[in-house]
Amino acid sequence: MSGTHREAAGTNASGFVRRGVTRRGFVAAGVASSLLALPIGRAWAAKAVTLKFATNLPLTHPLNVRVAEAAARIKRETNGEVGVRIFPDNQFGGDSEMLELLRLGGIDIFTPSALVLSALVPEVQINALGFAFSDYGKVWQAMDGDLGDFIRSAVGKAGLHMMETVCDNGFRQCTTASRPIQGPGDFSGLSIRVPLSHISISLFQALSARPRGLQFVDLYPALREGAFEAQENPLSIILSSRFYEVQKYVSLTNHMWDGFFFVFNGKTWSGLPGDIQRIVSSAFNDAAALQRADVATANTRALGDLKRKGMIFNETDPDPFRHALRKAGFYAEWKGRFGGKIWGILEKYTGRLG
Ligand code: X2X
Repeated sequence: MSGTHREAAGTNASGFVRRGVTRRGFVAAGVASSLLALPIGRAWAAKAVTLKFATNLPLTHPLNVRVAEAAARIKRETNGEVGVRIFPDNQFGGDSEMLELLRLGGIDIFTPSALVLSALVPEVQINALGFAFSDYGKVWQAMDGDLGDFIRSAVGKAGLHMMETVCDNGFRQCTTASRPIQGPGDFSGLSIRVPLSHISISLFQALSARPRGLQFVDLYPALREGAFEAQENPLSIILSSRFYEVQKYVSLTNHMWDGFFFVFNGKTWSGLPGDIQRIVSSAFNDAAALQRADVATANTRALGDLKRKGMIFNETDPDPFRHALRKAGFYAEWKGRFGGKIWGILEKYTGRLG
């Protein structure tokens, strides 16, 4: 994706940036907004601030729809002082580029999954442990409780600021071009794309597959060219990314719950006056809560849509997969990596894993 030159960006009525931004335009915008987004003392009162929000999700994804509503609410409640400009669909390159821009202040807000954010903050991938969560009830108890607190604290120590309410991506499902996944043995030798996260690689290696990390922005062409037999994502992402054009089977493995976090550049956040911080966090936290219901509906609807697009579905039983992971030492390895204290917090919600 890097090096891609595209026509200059424009902004439509709802504040979305249409596809395309020249790298020259991007650099200029990056410099301008990083100055704008860092209000200093009186300069803050002198001019409106525009926060740059970037995401790897398509324009129509529920997360972007709810963020557009939050942007309008923030503009209204700050009397026009704070705007949020939305850059959907990997406008600034892939997740790695957006993560680096967030760290440096080239963008002010990014919504990485823990799988992406783990490149900067490895501890956050604890919510993505394979076959850990069995249902949404346990997920939200954990993420709105002390597991979410642990994750947010780790993000803060990395110099970033994370909103309290996390968004949903969904339970991840496996798709393949070649065969359904009925049990752990079906993963043997399977070349599968995973996000650039250690825990994803580790999970599928423990199941004897051949996982490789690839940025989401590059996934569709990689599947089309047969670089991978398989990938794994929630159903709404499989639908919106048109993976039904390049994959045949959907195996409902529910092998990992995945979310999206609203993460701010630390200096941007600390540069906002307290009353503005309260308005911004309230709007984004409410957007995240609304987005959860939207994504649950979207994932349910996507199942029917994908069947109508010709994909072949099968259900699976998680127990044989958990047993295979225990036997391979996967849970013991990650308990050692995360440490007993946070592992104990996780098992409060998942039940005993290792
Ligand atoms: O990269 C992926 O597979 C995605 C879109 O689910 C994430 O952002 C982790």
